[in-house]
Amino acid sequence: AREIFLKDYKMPDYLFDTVDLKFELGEENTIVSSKIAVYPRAAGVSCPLVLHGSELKLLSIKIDGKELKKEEFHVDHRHLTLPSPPVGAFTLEIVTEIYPQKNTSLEGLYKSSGNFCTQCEAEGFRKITFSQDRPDVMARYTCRIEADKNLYPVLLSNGNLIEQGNLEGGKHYALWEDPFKKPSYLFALVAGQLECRDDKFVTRSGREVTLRIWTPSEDVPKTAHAMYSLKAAMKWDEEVFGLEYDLDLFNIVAVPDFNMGAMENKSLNIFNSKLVLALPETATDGDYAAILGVIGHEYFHNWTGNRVTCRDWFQLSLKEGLTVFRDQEFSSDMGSRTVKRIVDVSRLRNFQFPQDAGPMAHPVRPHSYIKMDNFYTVTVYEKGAEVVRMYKTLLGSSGFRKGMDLYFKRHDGQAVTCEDFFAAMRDANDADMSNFLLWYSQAGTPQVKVTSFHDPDAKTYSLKFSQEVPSTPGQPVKEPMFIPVAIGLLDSSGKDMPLTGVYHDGMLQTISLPDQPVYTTVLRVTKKEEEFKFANIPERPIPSLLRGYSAPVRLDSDLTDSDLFFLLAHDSDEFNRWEAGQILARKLMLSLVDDFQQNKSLSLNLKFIEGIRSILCNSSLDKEFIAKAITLPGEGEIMDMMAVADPDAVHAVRSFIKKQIALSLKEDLLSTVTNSRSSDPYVFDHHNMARRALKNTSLAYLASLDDPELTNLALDEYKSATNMTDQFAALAAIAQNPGQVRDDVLSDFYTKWRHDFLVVNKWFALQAMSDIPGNVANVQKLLSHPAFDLRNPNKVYSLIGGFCGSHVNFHAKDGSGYKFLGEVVLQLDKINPQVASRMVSAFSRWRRYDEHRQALAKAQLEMIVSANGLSENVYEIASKSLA
Ligand code: HT7
Ligand code: ZN
Repeated sequence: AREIFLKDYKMPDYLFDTVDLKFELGEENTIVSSKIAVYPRAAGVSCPLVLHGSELKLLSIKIDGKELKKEEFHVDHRHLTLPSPPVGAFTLEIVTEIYPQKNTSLEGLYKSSGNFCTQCEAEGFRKITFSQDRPDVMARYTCRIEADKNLYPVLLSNGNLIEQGNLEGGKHYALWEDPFKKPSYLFALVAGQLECRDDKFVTRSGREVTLRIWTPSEDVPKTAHAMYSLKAAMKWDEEVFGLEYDLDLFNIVAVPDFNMGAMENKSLNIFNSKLVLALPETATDGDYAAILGVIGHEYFHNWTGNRVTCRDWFQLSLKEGLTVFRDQEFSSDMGSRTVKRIVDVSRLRNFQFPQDAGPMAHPVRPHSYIKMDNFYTVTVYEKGAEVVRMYKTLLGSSGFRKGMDLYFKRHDGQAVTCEDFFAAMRDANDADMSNFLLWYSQAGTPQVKVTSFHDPDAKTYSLKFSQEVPSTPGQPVKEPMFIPVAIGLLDSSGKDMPLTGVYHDGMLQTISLPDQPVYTTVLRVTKKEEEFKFANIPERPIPSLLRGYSAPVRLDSDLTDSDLFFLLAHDSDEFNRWEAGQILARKLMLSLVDDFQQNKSLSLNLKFIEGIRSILCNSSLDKEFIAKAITLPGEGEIMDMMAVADPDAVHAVRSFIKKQIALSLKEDLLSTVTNSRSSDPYVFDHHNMARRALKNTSLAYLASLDDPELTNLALDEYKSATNMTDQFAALAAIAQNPGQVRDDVLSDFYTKWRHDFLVVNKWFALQAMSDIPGNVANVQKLLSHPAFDLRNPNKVYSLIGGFCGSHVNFHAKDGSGYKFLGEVVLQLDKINPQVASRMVSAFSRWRRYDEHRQALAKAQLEMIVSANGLSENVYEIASKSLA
């Protein structure tokens, strides 16, 4: 397999002015005709023109209207090469034949539930026609679609519809023109039997935009929340970033077969149905929140990704990190900022930290790849978003906005790099950002240590920082990073102390003046070891470190348990209140894991239980915050902190603590459940989501006790639920414990919802993720359930992905989980390499386990790597995992 390197980037020799496409969509094949206006980047250049193309049948090729002879071009399975094209501008016309009906990779042009649709990012356009399929070649596109009018009444592409009409033989056509230059990865086409929800949005400059969400007719009623989300996102982008939509039409299409969540094609976003369709009876609060976030995300790409795009795929985080940051901020503004931050940081810790510490660790801007699809990762997306967040932390809200404005002013219509973004931020603020760019090039999660010292005589409080970036594949030695550490200091009553000044590098830097007190300041930690000494601190403070999680690092401090309990009770930074509880829980869990491994009996610190009780019963706290604060860190997070991950011990300890909490706080939990019920119709707002979250978290604790009375309570909740959030939470609570009640209620749920494939996917996932002993056999059985289909990614993610998320069962000591996954990966790879490669990633952390498990997982990886006809996608992940 060929590896592609960032250092080898070369500008294209030829550029495209316009690309005119014609699709003749048929039942056997599709004929794609393209007419490209080509010109050399530098006048007078004469060199070969190499076009990308994959799985295409070339029917004809012309230059300036003249058919080329066989010896005038060369085609192999990746490229079409014209060794000596004319000097100067010329027109290239190519006709190809493709077979969308046979395309199970869901990349390029394919069929989903009888409708045609496309997915071109990253390199799928080359499966449609020959092209320079790279983001720095931007052109103006037109697209004419011809198809049977009965079978495909709706014909959509990017931009504006400029012509449509009937053709002979029951066919019709539509001609679309996109006035904006775009790279090929943003091209899209949809044709099929679809209906839409129609709405309007008037931009702040008065442009009336038609909004349409397309689905099969029976699903149109399920698109109200998606439309609400779209309009909210359009308004938010105007208010927060001054960014307006730039066309008169914005289409969204929902398709059931889609490899990822959604795609931001210019003015024709294509979505996985899961992220569009929602009714209170069928979708949970989590689904509603995900729809809001992803509709926002794809819409925000119109500026961060489409108007300003990436020069090459190594720069992916330029658009993805930035757009994730924007969608996170949007969701924060629409709900609870603290809870959103908790959710995002937990995701980073549970998924990105392990990636950064494993064989697939790569910088936010990777240095190389075999298949770009493998680099749509939590590092590029979530760590990338943290990098953008750090600009904002360092420059402040208005400085960040100035940087964004300059970025658009400089680069609208261009394909640029992460340095260009950095330069806009720096220049707009005249800022010293020293070695900040290392965040793009150095992989690994920095480990930061802090020690503190209070000097009562000098009234100073010193914080000493040291940092270490662990070595990662290909990067044995690291330099110190630029880490913004937001800090507050609490006095003995729990109030924030005013911060007046700090000594650093022998100089006193003023933080605030007495009439304008400042309670949080951002320290710029840039060296391997560094000291900051706060002035005018008369008593020993309790430091609130890394407020709001101001940098994506692992922080280790000398805070004692009693400091942490104090912060949990008093910190004005709500995120850090939650964090203090999590640090306590992590410490507790790790020490109980030790006890478990030494066969000692487990017992729980009463102070911890009391801490949880005081949060649970604190009526002044936000209920969703309480739900988060009483939830223990995930098993993955704890295993990530161990020298040798022990899934059985971690699972036993987490279950033990959960039950102890449930036993000790039974009455409080019961009254929380009772007091949080509501007979009002479902509303998606913070108040009601928070209420449901706390009720359902409490119910899960209670049901963990496997006490018939409490199981009955959960059963009542299940039966009386009027929305999916409550119904599914009750089902999950019951399903924690194996037995007849579990089996009955699971089967009742399936019977109720068998007609709704998105709900059935939840049912698959719940069973797949289950920690009940020996679950691999159940999952194996579900593979042949009539509702399961390996060709549908959502079903695979629910069943196979869900199973890999159960640490105890996937890592079962007998290797049954590994064997199951190994076999499925090979089957899947023949159907859809992108999905197969996502699944094989579950093996990548095999070295973290004991020798016995290592041998079993390694054997599966070796079996996969040596399989005949393996895709490059799976090969890259499996071989790098073994390296
Ligand atoms: N930009 C989109 C990426 C995407 C994608 C990448 C590889 C293979 C399939 C894909 N579908 C969508 C999604 C996003 O907005 O981040
Ligand atoms: Zn994106």
